[in-house]
Amino acid sequence: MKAALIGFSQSGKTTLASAVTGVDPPIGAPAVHRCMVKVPDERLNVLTKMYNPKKVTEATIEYIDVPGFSLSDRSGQEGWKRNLPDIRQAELLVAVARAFENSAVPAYRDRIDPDEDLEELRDELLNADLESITTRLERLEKTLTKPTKMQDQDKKEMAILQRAKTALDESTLLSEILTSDEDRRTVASFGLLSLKPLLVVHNVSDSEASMPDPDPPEGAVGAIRLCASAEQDISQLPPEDRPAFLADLGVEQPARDRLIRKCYESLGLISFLTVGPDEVRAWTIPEGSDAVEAARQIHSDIARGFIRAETVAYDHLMEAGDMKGAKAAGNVRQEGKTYIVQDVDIINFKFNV
Ligand SMILES: Nc1nc2c(ncn2[C@@H]2O[C@H](COP(=O)(O)OP(=O)(O)OP(=O)(O)O)[C@@H](O)[C@H]2O)c(=O)[nH]1
Ligand SMILES: [Mg+2]
Repeated sequence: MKAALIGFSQSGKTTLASAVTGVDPPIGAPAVHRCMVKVPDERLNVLTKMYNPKKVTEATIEYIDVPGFSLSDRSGQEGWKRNLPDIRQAELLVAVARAFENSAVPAYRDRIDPDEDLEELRDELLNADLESITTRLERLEKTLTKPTKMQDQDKKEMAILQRAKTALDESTLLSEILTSDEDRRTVASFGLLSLKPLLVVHNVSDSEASMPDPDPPEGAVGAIRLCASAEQDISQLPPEDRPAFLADLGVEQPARDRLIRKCYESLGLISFLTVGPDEVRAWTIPEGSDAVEAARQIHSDIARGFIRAETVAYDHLMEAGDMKGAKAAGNVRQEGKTYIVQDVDIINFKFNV
């Protein structure tokens, strides 16, 4: 999964990326910077002890740290446009808004007002989409003057895009109006920004880190409060020292765990597990996926030749102590193609190609 960290200049995006990955921020002029983080999953540690596999593979999230921009000058506007292709690749947008006081770091538009910043950012997402759609509409209008094989398809697309343009003109996010499968398929290749789920981060001073998460602004799927610089300092400590400093900050879980969980929730993702002497592994799928879709995540051959999914809930395996015991207790189920995979499932796919 890819998530883009976006926001105005100096809101703490790079600091947050460093806090989440534990890697020092890059030195030098701000540039798009990608970092991978393993999704923490205690179940994998336990299963590794049980199976002693050659390899353990965690689920991962790729954070695309995008340099901030200022809309108050030309070069800032150009910088934002230049980085749009990177942002379009992400499945989730994480908007980092400055809510911390720090006299050494100039604030965007001389204000510390995350709500205003987020509103301005939202308008900019809508503007970028309006530009993409207008360009595409102009091209379609030209092609539709001559009869082509694609004409029916083009007319359908035009109707969807006109509906999208009207919504954008009225400041409505595309996620609210392009809801059908056909709508989404038609615009899938455009990387429209206001169609992506938006998660909001209020980057606050350390003294405010323990306050409850803010309400998400309209159209956002979630909001989280954290102090990126304190969390970055803590992430660089030896693991055994971290809990005490987190407690001082007044938070139970590090930003890494909280942000990753929110990213999963925002996209409606879950993970199922596979186990064996070769590999213990977590796989990420959308919630509500059936067994064949889960199998496809591993390999298209497994989906094609699907016979059944031997499934055991993680807790049942723990109760029994091993797979043999879980089978004896009748807790290893044979599930078919339409079984909806659950977050707790450990699956062994039987297939034939
Ligand atoms: N006091 C305080 N300072 C912070 C916090 N987060 C970031 N900073 C400081 O703000 C400055 C900018 O942080 P960055 O993480 O580089 O911000 P950015 O959003 O990546 O900046 P650009 O990429 O240039 O837009 C740095 O000096 C940070 O140390 C915070 O939570 N509290
Ligand atoms: Mg940065």
